Amino acid sequence: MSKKLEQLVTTAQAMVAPGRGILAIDESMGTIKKRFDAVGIENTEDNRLDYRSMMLTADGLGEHISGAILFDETIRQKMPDGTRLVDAMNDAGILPGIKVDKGAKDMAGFDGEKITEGLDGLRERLAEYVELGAKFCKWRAVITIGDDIPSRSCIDSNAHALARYAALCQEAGLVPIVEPEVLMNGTHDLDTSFDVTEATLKSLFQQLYEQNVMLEGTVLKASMVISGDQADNRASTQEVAEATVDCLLNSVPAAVAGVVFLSGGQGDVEATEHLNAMNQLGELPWPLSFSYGRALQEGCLKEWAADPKANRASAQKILLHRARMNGLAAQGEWGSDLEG
Ligand code: 5MM
Repeated sequence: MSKKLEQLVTTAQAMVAPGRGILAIDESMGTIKKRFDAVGIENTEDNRLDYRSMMLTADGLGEHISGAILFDETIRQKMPDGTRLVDAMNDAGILPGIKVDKGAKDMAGFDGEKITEGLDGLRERLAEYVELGAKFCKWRAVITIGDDIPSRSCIDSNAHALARYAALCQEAGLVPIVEPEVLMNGTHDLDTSFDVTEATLKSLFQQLYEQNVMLEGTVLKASMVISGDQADNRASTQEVAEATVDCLLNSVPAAVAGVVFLSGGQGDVEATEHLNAMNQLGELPWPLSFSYGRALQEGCLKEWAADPKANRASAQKILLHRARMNGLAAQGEWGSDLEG
């Protein structure tokens, strides 16, 4: 194996090391505005820096957080004392990652479906991110469940784009996180979520194979197999855990370095509980960990927003707690009594 491929494998394994997971703080401008609006914070560059640097400099975060996914603005930012955020992350043992997709856009000819854009000029952008210190990347595809959707075209087009992105990342020496998110919004049941997730993952791994992507140097960011958020009789924790693991075993090759989950709108403790239940099911071919956005940030954001200066330390404490809870869940060692 070449030095470059070896390095990819080493990085991918570090991202999913036992008891560690990934902090997703790569909200695009529209998404961070929504999050800030909800807690009464103005969406300015200074506030985004203050909030995100507060999280990344929480003392001891690296114990349970192996890496953080940044937005383009964040990877270039410096803190008021002149330290680059990326340098602070390296000092804390947190790998810098970067979101490189340009967002999910309406898919022409397919009402209600999305296709993720961002391949044009990607090789050049990746070269710059390497210079800026990135070690891994993320690209998110969005698959919506509804009447007569998703279509085969939507699933396959997104899988194709994910695979082309992943090949370019590995060429640049960056580990690709491939994230085909099956949205949990809707009234669908667990079986529908299972079928759509299975079809999406099978298409993704077929495309990754066709584009010569090395799976040992790839991390899958998956959505859990879960009832729609508006469904009647939503499936239990155990049912979600079993269905998700069955679905992954059916569709994800053992060579993949690891699987990390997105939270997708689940409550913070709910996301921890699901991950823990999966890791209690026994030996699996890959580590199962977390790459939550909302489920890691929710409490921390609320606390910080109430008084960004005075609550900095208490907000960090909330984030550290959630990171630790999820680190335990990634090993099947979490219990509700630890929530406090
Ligand atoms: C943090 O949010 C990420 C960026 O979203 P947008 O491009 O829509 O602004 C998102 O991709 C996130 O990494 C994943 O969805 C996981 O976050 P959740 O909140 O679902 O755990």
